[in-house]
Amino acid sequence: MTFDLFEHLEPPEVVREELAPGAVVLRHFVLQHTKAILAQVASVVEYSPFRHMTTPGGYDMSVAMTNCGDYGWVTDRQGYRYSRKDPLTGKPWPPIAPLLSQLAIEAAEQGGFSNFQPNVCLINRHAIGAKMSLHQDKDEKNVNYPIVSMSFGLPAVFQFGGLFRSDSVQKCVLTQGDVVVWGGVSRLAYHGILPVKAGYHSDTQDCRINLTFRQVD
Ligand code: MD3
Ligand code: FE
Repeated sequence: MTFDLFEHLEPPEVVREELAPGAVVLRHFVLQHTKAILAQVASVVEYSPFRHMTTPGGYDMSVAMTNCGDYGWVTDRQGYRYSRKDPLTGKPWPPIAPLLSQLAIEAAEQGGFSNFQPNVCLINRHAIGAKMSLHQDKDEKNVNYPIVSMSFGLPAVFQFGGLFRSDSVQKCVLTQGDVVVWGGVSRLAYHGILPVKAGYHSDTQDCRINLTFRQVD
């Protein structure tokens, strides 16, 4: 008899929520793959560890980051950019595991984007209290490609506004297994994460893990 009450059940039904034009939440989309995905994250982190990058303004980010793929998103005093090499190791980033790219491509298709070939996966680790201020993702040359995000571990309140920082924001809780596809006019929307509340999750302990898949070329 197992004490894991869920593992033997059918995969949970995917619940689709339209957040805004071009932005769709696919609840539970990767839930059944959680352990496999977190194992891939652990193997990336062995090669390219999590680190707190410095913003161009000189602040250390509260979110720790690493990447896999052909490029990785980095920031330091020189600015934000995509880099072929991990500045910490001096080596290329590890590859994106096929399971991860397959799931990101399937999610993008569900969101109405059939042309997505992600070549970057930015991995964020939010410890308790870590946050991400309102920002736009605009370091990618071609914003016609969507961004696909996957959340695991502790829940977080995600804020999602419009094309101007001053636009009002909607709040939305992202929990383990949730995927969001951000495309169309939502691709350049301001967004952020409120400080992660103290808690414990059996798969990630004391943190939230977020993967964002991007196409940069
Ligand atoms: C909306 N990450 O890495 S995921 C980021 O939870 C980032 O770690 C947050 O914002 C996190 O840049 C939010 C949801 C998300 C990701 C990318 C977006 C929302 C987005 C791009 C455009 C619009
Ligand atoms: Fe972002």
